[in-house]
Amino acid sequence: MRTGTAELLERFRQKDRRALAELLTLVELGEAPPLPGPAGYPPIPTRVVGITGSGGAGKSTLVGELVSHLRRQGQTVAVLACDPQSPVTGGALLGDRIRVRFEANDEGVYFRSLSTRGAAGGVSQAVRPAIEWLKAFGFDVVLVETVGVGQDQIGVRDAVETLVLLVTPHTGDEVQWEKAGVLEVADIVVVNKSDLSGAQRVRQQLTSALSLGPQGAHVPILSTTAATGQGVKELWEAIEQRQ
Ligand SMILES: Nc1nc2c(ncn2[C@@H]2O[C@H](COP(=O)(O)OP(=O)(O)O)[C@@H](O)[C@H]2O)c(=O)[nH]1
Ligand SMILES: [Mg+2]
Repeated sequence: MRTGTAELLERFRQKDRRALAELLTLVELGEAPPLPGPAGYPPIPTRVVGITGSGGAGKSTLVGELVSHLRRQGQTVAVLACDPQSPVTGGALLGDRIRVRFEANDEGVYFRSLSTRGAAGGVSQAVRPAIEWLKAFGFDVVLVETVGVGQDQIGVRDAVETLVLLVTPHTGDEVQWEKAGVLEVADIVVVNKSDLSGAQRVRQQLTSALSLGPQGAHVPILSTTAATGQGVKELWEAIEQRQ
């Protein structure tokens, strides 16, 4: 154990967020100490949910709405942003054009971008241990935003309990889901931007594409308008029902 590690772990045990941040940085560098055993930790069953989809699908916006929904329920939430386009800075989750703001002093929410800098294997290596540390810290829910489950992010599928795939009415998306094979690994599919035209058409395409997949018609297809929060409550209910 390097000098200071015992003290760092003790601070982590005392729920010091700076200790959590330091440990997650060590995870990124591939230098984190082994996770302490469950002794001393209350057995909090953490829900771990992945939100995936192409850039601009509305993942960050939806994550922000889910956080608001969960906070209203009194649940504590950690967000792990594995999307380099959605860095978290100073209590804000930066989307492509949007900026989801959170109460900077709300102790019930924790945001963290996972960067691949320096780590062998990139996000796919770091995401699982990062989630384990967030679980050990005691969050009720961990939301993982990721740009995809292919290539660099292959580890995400196994690291989360429920994977939500976000698609939009924009043309061209259909091709992407098939190419990436994401439809096959999604537990719940969400048509976001339901306020835009073409949402119904995408739902139909999804229904037929999913009926051919391994989970058949068992994959729920929901609709959201993340920009207004519409459908977010129903999405969380569907996630809870699965788990
Ligand atoms: N019309 C519409 N725009 C949305 C909706 N949700 C997100 N957006 C917009 O889509 C853009 C990309 O959103 P963002 O959350 O950054 O997507 P991400 O790249 O998947 O994280 C932003 O300009 C959002 O305001 C929605 O439900 N309807
Ligand atoms: Mg984003």
